[in-house]
Amino acid sequence: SSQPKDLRLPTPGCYADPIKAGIDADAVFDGMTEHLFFSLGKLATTASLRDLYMALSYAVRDRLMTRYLASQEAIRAKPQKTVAYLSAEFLIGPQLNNNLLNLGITKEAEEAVGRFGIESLSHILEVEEEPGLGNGGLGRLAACYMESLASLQVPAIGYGIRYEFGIFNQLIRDGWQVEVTDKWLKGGWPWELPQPDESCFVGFGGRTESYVDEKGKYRSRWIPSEHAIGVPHDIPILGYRVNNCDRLRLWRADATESFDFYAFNIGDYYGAVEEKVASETISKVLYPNDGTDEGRRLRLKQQHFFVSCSLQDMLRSLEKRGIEVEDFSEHWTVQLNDTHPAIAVAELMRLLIDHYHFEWEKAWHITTSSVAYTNHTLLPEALEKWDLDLFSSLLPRHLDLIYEINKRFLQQVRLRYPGNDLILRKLSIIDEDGCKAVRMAHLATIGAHHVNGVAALHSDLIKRQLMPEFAELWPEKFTNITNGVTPRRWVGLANPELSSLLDKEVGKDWITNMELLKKLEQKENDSGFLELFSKTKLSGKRKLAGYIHRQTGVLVDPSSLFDVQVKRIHQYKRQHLNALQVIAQYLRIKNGVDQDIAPRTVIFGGKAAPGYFMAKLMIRFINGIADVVNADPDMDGRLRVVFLPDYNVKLGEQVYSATDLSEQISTAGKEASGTGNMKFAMNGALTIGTLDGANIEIRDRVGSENFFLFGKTESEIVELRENQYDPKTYISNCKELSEALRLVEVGHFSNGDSELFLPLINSLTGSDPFFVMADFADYLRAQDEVNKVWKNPQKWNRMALLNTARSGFFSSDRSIKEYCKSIWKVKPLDVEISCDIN
Ligand code: B1N
Repeated sequence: SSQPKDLRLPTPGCYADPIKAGIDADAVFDGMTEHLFFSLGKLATTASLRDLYMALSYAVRDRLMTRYLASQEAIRAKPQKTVAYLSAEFLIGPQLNNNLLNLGITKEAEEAVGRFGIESLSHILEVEEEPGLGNGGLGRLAACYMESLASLQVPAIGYGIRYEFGIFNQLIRDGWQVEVTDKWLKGGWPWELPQPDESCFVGFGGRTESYVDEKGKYRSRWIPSEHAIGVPHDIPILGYRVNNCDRLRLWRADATESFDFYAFNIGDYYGAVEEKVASETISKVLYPNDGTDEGRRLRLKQQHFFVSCSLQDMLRSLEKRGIEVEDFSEHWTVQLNDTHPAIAVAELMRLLIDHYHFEWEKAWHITTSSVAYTNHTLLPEALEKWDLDLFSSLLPRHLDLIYEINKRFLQQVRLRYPGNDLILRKLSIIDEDGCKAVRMAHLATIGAHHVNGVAALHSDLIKRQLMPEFAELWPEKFTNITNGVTPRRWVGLANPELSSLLDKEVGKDWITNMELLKKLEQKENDSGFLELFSKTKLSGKRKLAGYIHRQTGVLVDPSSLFDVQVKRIHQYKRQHLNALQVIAQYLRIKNGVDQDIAPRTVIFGGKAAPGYFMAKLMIRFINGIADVVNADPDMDGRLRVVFLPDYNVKLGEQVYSATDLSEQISTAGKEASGTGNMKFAMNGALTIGTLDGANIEIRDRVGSENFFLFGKTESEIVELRENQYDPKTYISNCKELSEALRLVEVGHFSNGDSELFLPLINSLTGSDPFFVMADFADYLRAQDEVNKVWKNPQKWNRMALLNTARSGFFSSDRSIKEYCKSIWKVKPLDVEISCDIN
């Protein structure tokens, strides 16, 4: 017949495994052969590694399509609530290996590529370009959540932006970070499906006007002065060994063509093209600021662009299925990943009132029963505020609606707190202090039915410090959902050797039910098993050592303690605390003080925001230390320092399985949750950390005896700040600290240049905003404890095993189940495919 192969009528009773039905090595090989020829125009005999990567990706994508379509069909046939996860960032990482794992055809693919003369699948996986459509934890969390949603069979769409350029690539030149444009789309990216027939129009600028409708009713409408078109690009997100395949729908901004004819006709060719260029810049580039808000016009444009497209898409899908828009909240639950998509509250109101002609109360009811908001940070510099002039010039109709939302809300507050003007000023969506601005966290909180933080301490601080008045007004609205990470990528793919050991020991189901790892506790005193466990770690370390040598030229010893801090570079994350500790160890070795020091390799990785001078200087500082330490023969076999350039998801997969010691050393109260901390613990790294974010919960679960705790608590930090904290007293009380600082000051790590690191030193010895000096001595004490335990491998391995055994709670499957039950009220949906469709 002329039907596509995958849609042939089923022949009954065929395959034993309904999921990988029919996908054997032959099928993968045939698929690759066809795609090489028909899609890529290549002969197998001359195909490059990249050609083979593309061919395999297309062949695998073909197998996803049946599941992708069947999942959309299932929801059509049996309507139920779908999660719409709105996020400005999705840091999804490489797709091929994850799809092979979730389909269950890794072995088959390995065999198929073997027939093309490729001795290891890993050579093909290395070719994949990773889409860096996120900065760090927030974007990666969105990706883990999409994978868990699909694996838990929950209908979901992730909505975001298809940035043409993701997070910059990082080079290190003379110790400094250099940013290079990330051209991830250049060779064609095989995992997306453009859907131009589902494009949306989005307006910007212009004015609001009143008019009388056909029924004689006064209405408002927005007359934008510009438009852009959003073209959806769908990325299939397959669940683990299920047929459910959810979607990540990313919008690309295209120019409209309607308006440029006039300019073109009068000869203003450049004017006409300019408008096209302006609308296409909307999805051009990801803002590379993790946790600092720049308040730039283009950023607000990006936010409104993807939010408007996404809401229009949700409304249109109801209409297509013949569902009343009135019933929106029974079919969609809209999660705001931080305030970046918070304009959704106003945009949904606008669409419901101006386009669907709902009354205010009805529209507000629909909005507030659909929207929920996750807060990811307390840092004041990250809380989004839009200057009123900028906001009104870009979104005049939304500002009208926000004023009305605010008016009604403040009236509610007045009734609750009569005559209390201070509380009105504090709660208002409009910040009236200084330059007037729209507070997006207030808009999100007022428009949402739930507000959640991302770890227990963080959620508590939202209520106590960030929004105490809101929490008093609506205590039931505020809740906690501790973050999680997907064990498929972060153990299954990142640590294949540990995974097969776990398969043998507790059975294969641990990967979807991490609590099963508790069974490993029985092995805590089994030295034979501990040996096997530590061998998986050693093998990860050998691979990473090879990578480090190839990338940086530094030779590191896989049997040394791998001490790792990988995350965005930030003062609050305190990479400089770690660096100063390294200097103290260096001095001990130099001075012959502690000859008993355990050999260590201290590894750093992470990007700094391009405009964040202190963070960039911290990178330069680490590299300065690395140069001196690694060139000194006295350090041979004792201490190595490495800065791994261009830390990203792919590199993360190499690092987590190769780490002995995980550095989670942020100032207490500053790191909302952290998620790297979870990835390390699952892979059997021990944590040295403060009582911050999810560290607290990790320690509670793995046991305080299996965690190296140090530092001031959140309340002690508050107390220090309130009592005129002076870092100098801590410096003079700690000889090793003052000597380390002195060595930096005299230019020991900057070829005698005593100016280079002065801003860093001045910050630490001056105001020390992140209490590095206050925590240093205790950090050093904890590091000595690490040394002591490392020298007892049996003890170390037992502690490491217990970390893996007890970190099941930090699976994103657990987080997603909590969201489903307490916030979204959504249920799984079974997706069936006929057995010979593959
Ligand atoms: O979100 C992660 C948390 O685990 C981290 O602790 C937290 O720092 C991170 C503005 C952010 N909070 N805020 C951001 C990112 C980009 C941007 O433009 C803020 N990222 C976090 C997941 O919950």
